[in-house]
Amino acid sequence: MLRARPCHSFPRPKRLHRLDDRGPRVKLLAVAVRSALPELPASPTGRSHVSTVHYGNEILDVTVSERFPVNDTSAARDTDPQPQPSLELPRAKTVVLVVDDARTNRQYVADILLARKLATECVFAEDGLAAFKTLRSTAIDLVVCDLDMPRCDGLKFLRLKATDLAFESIPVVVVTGAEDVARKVQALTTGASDYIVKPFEPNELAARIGVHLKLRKLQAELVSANAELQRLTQIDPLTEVANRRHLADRLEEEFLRSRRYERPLSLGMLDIDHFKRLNDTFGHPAGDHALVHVAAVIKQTLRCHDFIARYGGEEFVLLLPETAADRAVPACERVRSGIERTEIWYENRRMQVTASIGLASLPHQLLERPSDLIALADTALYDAKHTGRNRVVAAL
Ligand code: GH3
Ligand code: MG
Repeated sequence: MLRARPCHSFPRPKRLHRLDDRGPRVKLLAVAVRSALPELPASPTGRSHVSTVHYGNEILDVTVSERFPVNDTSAARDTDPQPQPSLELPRAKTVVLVVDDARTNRQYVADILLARKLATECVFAEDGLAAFKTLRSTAIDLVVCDLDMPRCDGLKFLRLKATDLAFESIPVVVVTGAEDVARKVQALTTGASDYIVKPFEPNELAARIGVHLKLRKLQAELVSANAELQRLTQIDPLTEVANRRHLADRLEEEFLRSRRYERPLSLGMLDIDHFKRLNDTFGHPAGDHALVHVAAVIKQTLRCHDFIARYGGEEFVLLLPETAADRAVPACERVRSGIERTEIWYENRRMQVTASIGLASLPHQLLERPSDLIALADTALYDAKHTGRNRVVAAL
């Protein structure tokens, strides 16, 4: 794999052999990389190189590395005969960024991690700035970072990393020759997750890194479980549109935004006609089935930034941001006719449903609270029901 990043803004090429195809500035980069490659120091295994290349006025950060197959233990320099800890990988692909100004040190750490299958891939950087750039361009699971490096040291890297919340959960294990306690404390308080002093036991480094990868995995699982819980508290389990609680939050937001920025907002209150009769005729499960279909028709008919919620029973709310009454009426009309045209089948029996929609819109002088918008739409819905059903009525 080749990574070549110019300090200026032309596109970052992914593969060396394709560089020439991408215009004059990239051709310049291709020439620079090619001319620089022979000067790059070869790794002991001949598998990776890291360098910053000056080419005319251009400064290129060039990282060349090969992906090591996980089962290729010949790549490992660590010949320690001690049993190697077996630690679970946090996900199918685990990418560790190794930051050190000494190429042999970088390779040594990479070999330890790859041989123990703690990493599936190691990428390299020779100082803190290059490491920070790599964080921005590559999905990194963990960073192993030297402290003393020219240009941009490990502490500066930790400070740079702390400027972007997106990198907050990426653990940094500092590996350094510096033994004094003050520096350890400084590294840890600047954001390092752990600190290990050279020379270290390969198994100790591996064990510590394994712990941090496991913690990261648990943290990721927790975040995704929380997100799922949050999602479940917001949706209606039958129709999978938003529930009433979610509607309350969203309506409040949209209402305030509409008032503050004087933007239009429409709310449609939709109620299925004679739904009790449908339940009585076909049974409650058939009624549930019809509700799911009606929700699907509404979702398909409205725009993706419109918001649909089940208000209760056979009532749905359609919230149309940035939509005044003159455009909301035809949108609701499309929903109404879509429902009317939909054939719903349940256990080989065909059901037909219609719906009535009451519409209220902002700006409106009398509407001061979100609940006023709902109440006005409800009044319009009442009119729709009492003037024959299967229609859209807009409140004045
Ligand atoms: P209208 O045209 O005036 O709206 O008449 P309607 O029959 O639709 O209204 P009504 O309020 O009389 O009846 C609503 C019915 O909706 C009664 C209730 O059992 C049914 N219902 C409410 N929630 C559900 C549900 O989740 N599933 C099913 N199958 N039925 C439901
Ligand atoms: Mg009804």
